Amino acid sequence: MRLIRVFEERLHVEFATGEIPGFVHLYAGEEAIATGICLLLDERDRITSTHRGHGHCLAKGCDVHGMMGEIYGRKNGLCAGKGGSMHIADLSKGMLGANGIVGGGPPLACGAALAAKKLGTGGVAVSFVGDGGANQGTFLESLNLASIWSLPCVFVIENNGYAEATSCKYAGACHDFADRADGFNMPGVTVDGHDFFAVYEAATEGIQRARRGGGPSLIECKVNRYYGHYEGDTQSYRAPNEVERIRETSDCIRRFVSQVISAKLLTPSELEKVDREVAGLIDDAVSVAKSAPRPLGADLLTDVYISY
Ligand SMILES: Cc1ncc(C[n+]2csc(CCOP(=O)(O)OP(=O)(O)O)c2C)c(N)n1
Ligand SMILES: [Mg+2]
Repeated sequence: MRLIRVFEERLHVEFATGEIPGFVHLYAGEEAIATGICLLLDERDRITSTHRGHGHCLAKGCDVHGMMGEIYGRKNGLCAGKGGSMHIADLSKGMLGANGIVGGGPPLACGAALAAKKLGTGGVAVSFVGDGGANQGTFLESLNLASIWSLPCVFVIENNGYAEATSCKYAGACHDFADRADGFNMPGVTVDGHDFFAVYEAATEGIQRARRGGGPSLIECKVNRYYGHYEGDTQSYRAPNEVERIRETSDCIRRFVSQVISAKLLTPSELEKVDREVAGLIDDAVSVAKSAPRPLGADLLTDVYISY
């Protein structure tokens, strides 16, 4: 969670310098979801992500330097600098891709889950989708397909209250998105997406069910994003002090720290060590990315087709 937070906070600063090309959508505030879920996954498992994908990539084990390089559009990036923030993918880590198409991930997750089922790998596919994405036909079709084929899939709705500037209270014809699971004959649960342990417990149940052949499930995580929809968003649709209040009362890292300290699971010095390591790693990733070469014109014609 700290790694994702610092990665995103640093990008917020660096993007403002104009050195990062394209669009960047930051995941800060939502870290407990990617972390609480991906901690339960291994090399058999696949995830699909969204346009707000950095947290999912990091939690599934993508290389920090490779991600930073990709976001800077440099050759050391995970996709050789040709994808950028919204197209980061690393098949070697089971990370099937961020996605510029809202609702683009769930059908891919069905495919990955079908492959796991047919090959008997024991793998599961987790599809992260936003509240806006959960209103897309692709999402609902995927729930249906996953259910009739009893696919090892977990659909995770990251309900951060907005799709761009549109409130989910306006755009979603339901109070809890998890209620939609009923219509597809699968379990659905709503959890506090700021609470690492609540996410972890819900995900444990869904992932175990999928692994033992029990079919798909749906987890809705209610959460907040700390920055705009994209870097540069003026956020005029948000209430004054909305984000400050959320940071004060619901921050997932602060909550995690107080939970693990009071339960004596970790010590303050162990947590400080994590913070120091993360700070050094991000500093290094940024400086390596800034000095890495950009792809050349000739690179445009490579990686277009792959051979099997
Ligand atoms: C099919 C499609 N429609 C519209 C867009 C434009 N768009 C990009 S992000 C976004 C909002 C997505 O909201 P949500 O799914 O809640 O994710 P969040 O940004 O809140 O994480 C929209 C409408 C798009 N990229 N793809
Ligand atoms: Mg949203």
